[in-house]
Amino acid sequence: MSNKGWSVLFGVVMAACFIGFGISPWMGWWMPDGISTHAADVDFLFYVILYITAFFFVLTEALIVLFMWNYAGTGEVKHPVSETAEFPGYLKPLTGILHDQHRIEMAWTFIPAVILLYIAFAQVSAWANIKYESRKKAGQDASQIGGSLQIGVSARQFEWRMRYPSVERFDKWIKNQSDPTAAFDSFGKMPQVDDVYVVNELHIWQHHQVVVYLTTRDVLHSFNLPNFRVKQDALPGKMIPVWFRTLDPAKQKKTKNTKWNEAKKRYIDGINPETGKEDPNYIYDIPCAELCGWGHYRMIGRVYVHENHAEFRDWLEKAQANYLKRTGDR
Ligand SMILES: [Cu+2]
Repeated sequence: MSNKGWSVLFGVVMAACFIGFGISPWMGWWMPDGISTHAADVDFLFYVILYITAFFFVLTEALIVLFMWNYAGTGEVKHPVSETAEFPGYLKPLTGILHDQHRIEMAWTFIPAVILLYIAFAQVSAWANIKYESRKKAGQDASQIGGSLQIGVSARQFEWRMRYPSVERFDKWIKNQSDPTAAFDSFGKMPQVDDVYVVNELHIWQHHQVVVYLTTRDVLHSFNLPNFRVKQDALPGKMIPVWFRTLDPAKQKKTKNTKWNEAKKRYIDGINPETGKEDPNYIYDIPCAELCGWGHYRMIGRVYVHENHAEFRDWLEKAQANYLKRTGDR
């Protein structure tokens, strides 16, 4: 390959990467639709950072390819040395800046500093809403149930183990709305004798605050809900609260994704609420986002979003019966 050929190859590869990037939203290679109240903030920051980095990526790669083409060795001169301060034609308008090295160094220090400062300040409130416990709200769905739904999630190689309240405890919570935290105040943090354990299925209901108390029984894992724009490492010896809620179904797209399947005798997920049919856009995965061992690739759960707390309770009743069948009556 001639020396100029290399610059063409580099240019083509870069262009192909860029085109691949550009078409990925239509190929299903992009982030899934955000369905939680965190999504707007997170997506805004993601796109701001993406556009800034894309701009500079294209700029620098284009210059590299251009310089490779322009200064490709010809084989005639063994040690090409620039002996003049001549700039090539297309850089003539910039000679003023380029000639004075001090000014160009100021520019490439100052511009990135401004961009980094902007990103640093722009992310403050999104981070606070997702991570500061003071921002953890008690969630209201349309039924005005006071407290958040609390779920204990413990990770281990290689599954997510979800701990739910018993039906009796859940009913007490629903009835005792004047004091919503009383029955459930310590639930998330403290296992109870009547808890119901379910593996890899996180059941919640629409537009109601969920607080997951995340622990791990062995190594580091990372609890990742791509559709909810939530990601939190599980650290050995620590219990970390993670909260989120789906968008208001009245104002936003419907987020419910489960229904009872009579043939399978279980709630199935991945159901488009508009059509009632299976739709991959309504599968809400819970992948582990921290390489945690040989079975990391298969450590994946699903989020089931129910219509309301009544449907959630119906599922819980069935899950509890199943759990007791497997573990024996208490
Ligand atoms: Cu893991």
